[in-house]
Amino acid sequence: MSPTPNELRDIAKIIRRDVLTMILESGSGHVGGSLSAADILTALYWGGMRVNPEMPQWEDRDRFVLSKAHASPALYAALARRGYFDVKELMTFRKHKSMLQGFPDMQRTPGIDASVGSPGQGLSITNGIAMAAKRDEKTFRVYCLMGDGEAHEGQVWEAAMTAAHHGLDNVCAIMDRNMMMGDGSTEDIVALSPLVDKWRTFNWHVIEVDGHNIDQILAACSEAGTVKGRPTLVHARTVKGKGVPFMENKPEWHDRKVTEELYEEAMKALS
Ligand SMILES: Cc1ncc(C[n+]2csc(CCOP(=O)(O)OP(=O)(O)O)c2C)c(N)n1
Repeated sequence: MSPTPNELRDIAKIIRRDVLTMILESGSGHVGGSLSAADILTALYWGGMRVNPEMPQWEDRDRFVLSKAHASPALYAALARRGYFDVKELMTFRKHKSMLQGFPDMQRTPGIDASVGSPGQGLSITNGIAMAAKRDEKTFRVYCLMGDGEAHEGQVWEAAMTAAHHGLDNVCAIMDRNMMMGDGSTEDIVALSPLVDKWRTFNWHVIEVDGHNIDQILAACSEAGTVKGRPTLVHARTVKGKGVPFMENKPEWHDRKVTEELYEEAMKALS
């Protein structure tokens, strides 16, 4: 049975709490971008994607590429809570020999479909998987979560052209549009706006959603599945650090150690 909207909201909150606990325990990690992506990951793993945690290598599963790879804490928490591995593993995040390294590794971790790290590469990987699916006449879809700061990389736009050129309608990319990166506002660093128009001009089908509204994200995934001949970009407006008021829209929380005191304050906000 599909989770109710309230249950989905609770799952996203648990993922946010896990992210903070993992980063407290490891002493480092990307907080802000993980919190901004928690609702998107909840929508994907609890309804948007066709997956089976008991069979992480199932040939017909939808694939997921975390192009904004630094948000690995949120992805690991989602995978653990969805049942890919024991939740206790989360406490080994970033530790020596852990399967949960700072950046996802498909050779180590059940549920990870692509090894990623450097910003800007995920959409190209997504295209490759999607092209192989078409060649093999497979019906699975390929989802890719990107950061907006990542769109400063030229490779993103090469991949955008490639996906449209090959009519990769099995690609659904989601852009976590929190307007923020580690050094400040995306618009101050290199302006991206009007970003939606750019994707449309690149011949993508574009859907705009509130990236913290799980129903809207699920509806966008369904709509993307009906589009023929073109890839889809879900432009998800989000808040970096979402859920913890003192972290929201604060670039300094891109990648920062969480102290015991601030951890307690953050957990109160997420109770
Ligand atoms: C090739 C390369 N370019 C840039 C960086 C530094 N860097 C890491 S993540 C990132 C972008 C973060 O912004 P965004 O993609 O918007 O992530 P989010 O705000 O969602 O966390 C940058 C510039 C890097 N590590 N490697």
